[in-house]
Amino acid sequence: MSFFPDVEPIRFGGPEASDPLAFRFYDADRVVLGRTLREHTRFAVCFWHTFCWPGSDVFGAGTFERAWLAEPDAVKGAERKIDAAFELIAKLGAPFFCFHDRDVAPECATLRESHALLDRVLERVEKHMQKSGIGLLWGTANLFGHPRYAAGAATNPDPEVFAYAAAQVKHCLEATHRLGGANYVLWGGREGYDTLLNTDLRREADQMGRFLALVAEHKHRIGFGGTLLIEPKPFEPTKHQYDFDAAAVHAFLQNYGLEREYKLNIEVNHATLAGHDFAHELAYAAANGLLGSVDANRGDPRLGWDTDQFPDDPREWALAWLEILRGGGLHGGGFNFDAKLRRQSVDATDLFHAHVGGMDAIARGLLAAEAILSDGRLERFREERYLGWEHELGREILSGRKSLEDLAGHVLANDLEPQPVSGRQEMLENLVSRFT
Ligand code: XLS
Ligand code: NI
Ligand code: NI
Repeated sequence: MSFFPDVEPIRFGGPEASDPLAFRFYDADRVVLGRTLREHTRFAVCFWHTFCWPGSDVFGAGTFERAWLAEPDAVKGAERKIDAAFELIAKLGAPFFCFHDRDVAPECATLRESHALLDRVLERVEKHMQKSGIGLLWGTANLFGHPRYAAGAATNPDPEVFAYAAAQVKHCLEATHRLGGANYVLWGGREGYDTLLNTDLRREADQMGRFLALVAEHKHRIGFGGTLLIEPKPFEPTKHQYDFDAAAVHAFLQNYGLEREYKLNIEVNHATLAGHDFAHELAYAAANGLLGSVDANRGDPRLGWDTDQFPDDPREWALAWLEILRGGGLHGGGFNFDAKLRRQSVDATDLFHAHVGGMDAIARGLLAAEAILSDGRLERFREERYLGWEHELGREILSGRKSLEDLAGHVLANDLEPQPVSGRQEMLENLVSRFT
């Protein structure tokens, strides 16, 4: 049975293609900077928004009628959803998917039953993976949906909740390992607080540090070779989340000696919500060896919540790619569409329009970034701007051979007054505009 009978496998048609369901920029086999676009992008489709979410919001019911959501029997329903997912992913030509444990199998009355159901439906996932060659970019446990997690999972005031979350992550990490997942993600949606009146911040940080250490320990115990990723987000659902942004997570990891165990999954709109450009979060992660993977969904600059829209701005992506490429790439990460349709986009075909546009925007950004790098003027400008640091004074300062006294002497002896140099921001913006 086909869930998308009207959609043919998506093909590359080139920039002039008139078919709205043809790729215009994502030419998977095209080689750029020594790798195919497929290898650079490692696109992933997510289960939760694409196959589980019915189009509901806080004001209204679901607007989507999905054949795979209509089945009342839990196991049959899970199987249909999985079949629909692999049909869409294969037709898109995306190489990966991502899932939460509770996306593919609903939660049962006991954890034991939930584990058993998950294992059972994952057998179907495994069969699809073998048949199609589609891989798992990352798995994750849903530690935020159930009421038991309202006050947090690892940061809950009740250690029994910590234990429950640990049991859930153990199982999901093992399932991810069994499916050959490239990464495992922890997003701390409830790891934060709504009011300091009832919150002991120091204690909660120690709990979370312990939790993350346990997960890393288990990863090594079972021989999972993938990367553990933390996904920063400043708020929503809680008022303040501990994994606020890349810098906050970096400091946290260092505090608990975990900086070599985890990397980051940077989400475009989480950067926006934290008051940063997406490129800033990538640059920070790359500068600190934490670049892991990307959730490609954007927000709306005027809406202060996680609107989870599909990417559409090639310039934003060109700037993002500059940071990713300068940082040496994602090393086993990829680009996951943790993105939702708008509620009025009720047709299943809209799922294809959304992903095709998103893949194209990201591919177009990559091509632009490659053109900017091979043009060389931007990179040269940046290098020349710091040239002083390559000469004697700069080197001696950085290597620690100059004291404050030496530097004072250096300036006073010759009455030196440094001359301002233009940062040429407008010229550089114009240069980028030639390529985007
Ligand atoms: C929510 C997060 C979530 C994670 C996975 O804002 O983006 O979807 O990616 O739990
Ligand atoms: Ni996300
Ligand atoms: Ni998000």
